[in-house]
Amino acid sequence: MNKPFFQACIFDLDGVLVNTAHYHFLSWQQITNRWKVTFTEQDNESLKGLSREDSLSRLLHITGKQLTPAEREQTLIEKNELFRQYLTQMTPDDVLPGVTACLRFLKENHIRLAVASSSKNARMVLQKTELTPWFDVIVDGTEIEKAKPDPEVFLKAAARLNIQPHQAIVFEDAKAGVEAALAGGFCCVGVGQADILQQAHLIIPDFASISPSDLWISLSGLSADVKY
Ligand code: B16
Ligand code: MG
Repeated sequence: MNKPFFQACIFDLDGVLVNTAHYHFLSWQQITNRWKVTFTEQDNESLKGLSREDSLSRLLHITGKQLTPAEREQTLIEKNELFRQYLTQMTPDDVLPGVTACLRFLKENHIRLAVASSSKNARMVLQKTELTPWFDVIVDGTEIEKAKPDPEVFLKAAARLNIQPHQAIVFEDAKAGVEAALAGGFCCVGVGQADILQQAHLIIPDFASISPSDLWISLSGLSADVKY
């Protein structure tokens, strides 16, 4: 195997490695149902990758709902309680199809692995799904001041891996996450819908749609195309 231009892969968590993005949506939807306003999975796309606080601001903007500061605080607590109820039921079966094979392939090819998530619950998700041992570095929402689309979480992961951004590839499912990766000077693979992730350097629907060796070939070809 040729030596690739990248030394590390940095993975977003929710929606890339595990399907928690759907649990975030279901938790917010229980709240909007109580408000008697409509909030669809399509609306939820613009919340993905944002911090809990920024997600609520976005949700209020979308739905036109108004809350007092105290109601806002209470809503954030409630949303997290709802989300954590979903997390208690998580098992290794919640790892998205094709993910483990991809991580194994990258490790076997001496690529270092990191998680960079906006979620303050990221370590619990990694533990419940038994993904923790795969990663050399984990940066979560408790360790950053500025959430995506700010690049802080990815830059912190690169610093802990002791590499420069151009030596890593970021995998992201959210528009805000792709923007964060690009702002940080990373090469970015979008995982999901092409119309939402069009700014990424490469887009794959999910890890089940591409074999690890084909993904490796696509990743290795990226360096020439990438404009930092
Ligand atoms: P929490 P990621 C993000 O995780 C989610 O995409 C986003 O929907 C959520 O609001 C955010 O984490 C905060 O999560 O409420 O658990 O702190 O995609 O960056 O792994
Ligand atoms: Mg995500």
